Amino acid sequence: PLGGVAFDLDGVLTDTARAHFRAWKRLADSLGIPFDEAANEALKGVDRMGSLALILGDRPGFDAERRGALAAGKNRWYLEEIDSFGPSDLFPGAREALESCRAAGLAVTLASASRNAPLLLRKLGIEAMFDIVVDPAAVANGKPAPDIFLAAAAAVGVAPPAMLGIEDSAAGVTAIHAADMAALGIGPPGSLPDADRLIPSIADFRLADYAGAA
Ligand code: G16
Ligand code: MG
Repeated sequence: PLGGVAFDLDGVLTDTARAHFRAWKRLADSLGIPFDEAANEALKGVDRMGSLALILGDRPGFDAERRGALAAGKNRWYLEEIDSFGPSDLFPGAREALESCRAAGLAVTLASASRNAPLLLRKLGIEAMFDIVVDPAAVANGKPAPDIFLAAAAAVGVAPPAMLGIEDSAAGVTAIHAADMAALGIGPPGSLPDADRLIPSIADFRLADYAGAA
């Protein structure tokens, strides 16, 4: 039976995927590097420095110091993007999905790669709904490695096969499966082909659809 759920944040509970894209686009434009929504797909769920590395590719002239400055600049733009976020920026159905899991007695965890996740949870007014929020800085390897999902399961004492991971990114679905969890994908039809099941948005989440759910 299901014992817990590991939610991704960006793109699952709120539309920060858009805010991240706009901040990365601003950075890429400032460097004259082509970047569009298709290229952005590969960045979803990937941590800040990993995303920057994907944008820069093998272009020369970007040492660690310059990369640090670029990543800090991107984060300032990102913080501007989410400055006005509040509870109304939760996706429709996000709060209900969290509430249904809590009401069923499941462990509710957050497995977001974002170092801004605690700030965002406060702005969205949902920080009290999680049993634990994994600190992405405390895990060795980012998505697509399983570390953050394994850390979520360990923190609540639930065996990974009894966990359901919910993700909007390909890197995240790979991470969930590498952790030996079932993966629920959020995205349009045809996206995330590796997910065990795909729904268009968190508003379509029905806990009863998942094997052994309470
Ligand atoms: C999110 C986004 C990624 C972003 C990463 C790091 O992960 O999907 O695009 O690069 O966080 O964010 P930050 O720069 O705020 O630390 P997730 O796992 O919530 O989808
Ligand atoms: Mg995401």
